Amino acid sequence: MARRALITGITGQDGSYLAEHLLAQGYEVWGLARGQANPRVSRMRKLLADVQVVRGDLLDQGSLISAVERVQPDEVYNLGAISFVPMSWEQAELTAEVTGMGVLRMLEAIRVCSGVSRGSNTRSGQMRFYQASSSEMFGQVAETPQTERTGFHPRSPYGVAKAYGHFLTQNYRESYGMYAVSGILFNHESPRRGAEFVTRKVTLGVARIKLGLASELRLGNLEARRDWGFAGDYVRAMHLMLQAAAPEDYVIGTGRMKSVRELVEAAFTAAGLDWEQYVIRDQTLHRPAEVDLLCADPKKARVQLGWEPTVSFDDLVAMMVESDIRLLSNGGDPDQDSSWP
Ligand code: NAP
Ligand code: F7E
Repeated sequence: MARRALITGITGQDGSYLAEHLLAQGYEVWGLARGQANPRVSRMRKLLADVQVVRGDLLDQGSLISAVERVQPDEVYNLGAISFVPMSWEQAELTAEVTGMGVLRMLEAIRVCSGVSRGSNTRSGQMRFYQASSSEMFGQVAETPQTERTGFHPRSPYGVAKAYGHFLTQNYRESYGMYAVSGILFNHESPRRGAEFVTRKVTLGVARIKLGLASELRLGNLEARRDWGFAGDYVRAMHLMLQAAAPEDYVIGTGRMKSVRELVEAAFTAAGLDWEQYVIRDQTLHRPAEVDLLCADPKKARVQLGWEPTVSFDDLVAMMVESDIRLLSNGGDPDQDSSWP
């Protein structure tokens, strides 16, 4: 019988790549989708016709228990979150509820449906749980590069909420013997990345300028440095983590750092443009507290899981620029479009 996976965050960037990967591995894939008329669900259905949808919301404990009861998954991937860091200052409480407390609700749904009582510490065995932890937990970094043992100093309500979910996942593993792991993933991007994140904002901006649809691009802090990889590579790591003999947490990244300025240069160069003629520095886009640099040491994942990234920074940027030029040339609207490359 096919193994069954339940993915929260199915309408997001990672949900789509993970679903494709699991379907290719022969899984029966279920996606948790919220809202009564969510346009992102129809976009997802067009791209991923073989994914089955179950309704639920990370804010609603009962809906998660019903979803787990109905699907009876072998593996649960909790990717659902408010994931845009600036929004976490604007809606800090909602971020805590979805990105933080949502992890508790999902773990509780699995615990209850697996029949693990609070008094027992026997291995609950059946359902395996993946939590989408984030390099944002490192925040103001204690050391570089960051490993599984580096301490946390989150710099946003988002980072704080992720740290809660991370520790809670460890705690359920230790308290109930659950197979529950966290992937501490560094920034990963793709042509399906949300338009609010800096890589996609830049590649869409380049495409608009190239096609004569815009004449400038406003950006915030150009000096921040990130470890950017390709989302398609990172979802392979999520799956590998749940196949390991023992549940452990892993750092996933490329080990290479680039600044936003270098990202901008690479994207404009890929389209044959000089960035300095178009980019405007906008102080209002700076964050109340910035994460200056993030750089992964993915050695544990390489050695224990055999995981390696396959797409370089330059190839990733070129892929996104080409995709956005193609999308806009065909009249697509990335803000509300149903087309997904
Ligand atoms: P994304 O594109 O922003 O997708 C977020 C998903 O969360 C969407 O499917 C959204 O569904 C869902 N969601 C939001 N509120 C929800 C709720 N109340 N109940 C259920 N689902 C809800 O994020 P992503 O880039 O794919 O990232 C996936 C996960 O990895 C997130 O947890 C993110 O924080 C984490 N992460 C991402 C990165 C990265 O670089 N991409 C790095 C580290 C960790 P709707 O369509 O209904 O809004
Ligand atoms: O910002 C700077 C900004 O919004 C990257 C999420 O997936 O990865 C992501 O979080 C950097 C920051 O991603 C603009 O100040 C400059 O230093 O693309 P971003 P993020 O905040 O790193 C982590 C790992 C996650 O877990 C998150 O869910 O770019 N920057 N100018 C800008 N950023 C944006 N968005 N827009 C600008 O105009």
